[in-house]
Amino acid sequence: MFRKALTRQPGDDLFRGLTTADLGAPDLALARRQHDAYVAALGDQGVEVTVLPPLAGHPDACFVEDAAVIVPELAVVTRPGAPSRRGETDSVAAALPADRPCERIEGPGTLDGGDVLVAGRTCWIGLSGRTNAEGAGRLVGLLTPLGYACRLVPVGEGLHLKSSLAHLGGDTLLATPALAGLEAFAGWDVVTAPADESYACNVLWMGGAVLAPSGFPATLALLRARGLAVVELDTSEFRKLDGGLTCLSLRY
Ligand code: CIR
Repeated sequence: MFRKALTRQPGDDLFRGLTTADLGAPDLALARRQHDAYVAALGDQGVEVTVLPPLAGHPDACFVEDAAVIVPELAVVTRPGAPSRRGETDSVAAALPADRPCERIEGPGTLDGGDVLVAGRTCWIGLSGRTNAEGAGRLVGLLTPLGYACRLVPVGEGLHLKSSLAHLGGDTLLATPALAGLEAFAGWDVVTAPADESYACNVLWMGGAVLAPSGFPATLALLRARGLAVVELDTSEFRKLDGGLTCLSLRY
């Protein structure tokens, strides 16, 4: 379980962030309150949270998850698929834990942290509009020698793999119906969310409790039926930018 997390406050230019959602512009004051509540919820779970200040000129920089991948043995600074986000990585690299080696994804590879889910010694890497085969291959090359079994997953819908997939501890995953039956998840116990609640698949398992977006009662009921204590958080303003709970932190 992770004990520390890195986050970044939303900046004044949040409304300029990339989006495919048709949900209107984010309300900055509300986004800041939601971000504060997120940081507080992590703290309530015993996580030590570092909160970085906004990064001027980078409206998506609060989605700090995309700038790095961290496993106990290694940190990897990504090369985000969206060119407008590549300027975020140096600042995140400077804040990464210094107790492990650090590698980088190099061009022409691209990889967003939102496309990487690590559960135990298994790592799924989504091939998406943001993560290409070269970027995924570089991460496979870094993680395989460390003992991780890496599996590539085509991301058919949603921005990132983790828009549709989460780890719930042990051998349990939460996934959309589109992902649930894929060979990449064979042997795993996949809780399948209803198709109209796909956004709720982006949850953050805390080793007992799970942080989940509010407004998705069927999925939250599935989580509670698994004995998980659900902490609901409103992420409405980040959803307007295709973001969710995991996007807002890097955990280690
Ligand atoms: C983007 O399009 O890059 C941001 N507006 C949202 C990034 C969300 N990040 C994530 O799911 N890990």
